[in-house]
Amino acid sequence: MKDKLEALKEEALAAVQTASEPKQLQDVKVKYLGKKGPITEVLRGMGKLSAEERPVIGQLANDVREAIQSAITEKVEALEKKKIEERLASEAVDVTLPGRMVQQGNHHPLTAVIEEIEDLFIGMGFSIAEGPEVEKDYYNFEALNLPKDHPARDMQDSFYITEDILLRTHTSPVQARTMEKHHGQGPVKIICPGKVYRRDTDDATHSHQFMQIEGLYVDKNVRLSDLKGTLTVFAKKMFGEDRHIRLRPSFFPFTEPSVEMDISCFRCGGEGCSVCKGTGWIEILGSGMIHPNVLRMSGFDPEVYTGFAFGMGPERIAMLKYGIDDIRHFYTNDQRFLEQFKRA
Ligand code: 2NL
Repeated sequence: MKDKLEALKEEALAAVQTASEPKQLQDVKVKYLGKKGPITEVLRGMGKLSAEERPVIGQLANDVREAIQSAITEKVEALEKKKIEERLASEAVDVTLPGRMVQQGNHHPLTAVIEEIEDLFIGMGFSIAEGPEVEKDYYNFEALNLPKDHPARDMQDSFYITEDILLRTHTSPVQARTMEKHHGQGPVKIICPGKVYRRDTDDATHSHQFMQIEGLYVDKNVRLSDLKGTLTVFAKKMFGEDRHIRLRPSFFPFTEPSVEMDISCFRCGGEGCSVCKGTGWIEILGSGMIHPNVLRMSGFDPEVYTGFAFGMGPERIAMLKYGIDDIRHFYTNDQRFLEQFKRA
């Protein structure tokens, strides 16, 4: 009897040892410890044993049962632990791996310069106004004091769509339309950025399509000194606080008097170099006091209201600022060109 129990124990422990699934352990438990199992059978047959044998065999049977039970419990725990470890290993993430590089885009240099100019004027109380690129001859020329026989109205110089509709040649028509909407009541203080079109042959400094930013301030008592002060602040913020400015008399059909504004060269400081072509000065914009005819046609009484206006080419400003030698770089979008203008 004793040998039989020892043999059962060895057999059961070996079965526990080789089991690799919880199901197999369950089978071992049923087979050796179940109601119909050999140990239960031994315990049931105890009655037939002698009084000396009974406690010895009883004790042994219990010990064997406990040994098998604890071997099963241990093995179940070991299998569960192994399963968790395998899962942890297979789902492991290497947090030390370098990440994938994300390509960062930039503002187009022309967009960056336009937004910089817009922000400077917004800071001085101007609003942004926009209008159509396909424009009436009336707003593009007539309302700006450019009479029918003016050379700027030559069919050769503009993209006409019909006799009286064309692609705007400047953003001034936006200003004329905005003034008209104010029905003779000031102030009007706007800047107008936008695309304009001229019938030109493209080269390093000309394009048939380019950007313009015009600005205008109409109110009672606006003087040439207001123009000078406003545009000086702009020039210094844009090109450096130590710039000097110079106004030269000029002519535009829509302003009287008209002036062009130069800044002292930011490269040589006025000595003369290749950027300023030896003059020490760089032209950055055209401006003037709004012609009384223009005010009148847009609904303002020139006896009550005055105003100044200005216009500049952001491509030219960006070319000066960044030393770009060909206007066509702005439109061809060569990655090697664009990549040089990283976000600040
Ligand atoms: C330049 C010069 C200029 C204006 C634009 C303007 C508009 C209205 C009335 C009066 Cl509605 N003037 N615009 C005035 C002076 C100069 O542009 O060199 N542009 C690139």
